[in-house]
Amino acid sequence: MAFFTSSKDKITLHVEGMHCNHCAATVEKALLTVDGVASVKVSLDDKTATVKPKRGATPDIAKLKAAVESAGYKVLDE
Ligand SMILES: [Cu+2]
Repeated sequence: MAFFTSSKDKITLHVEGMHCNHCAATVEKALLTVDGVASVKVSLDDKTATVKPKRGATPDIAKLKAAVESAGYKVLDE
């Protein structure tokens, strides 16, 4: 199960169902509510949301996924 890729300084989620900038903004806003998230960058073309953790923080992947899903989008298993 790999619905995200992560490295030391970023976590990339694969998000399905985003069609426009409004969707991207909704996903971004949802992810920003998760503890430890410093910033979010959404790419409509790549269908990804890349999360930058706050310094020293490790956002909970399950919470990131839940935030996207509660905003009405799907996080894809790849
Ligand atoms: Cu949209």
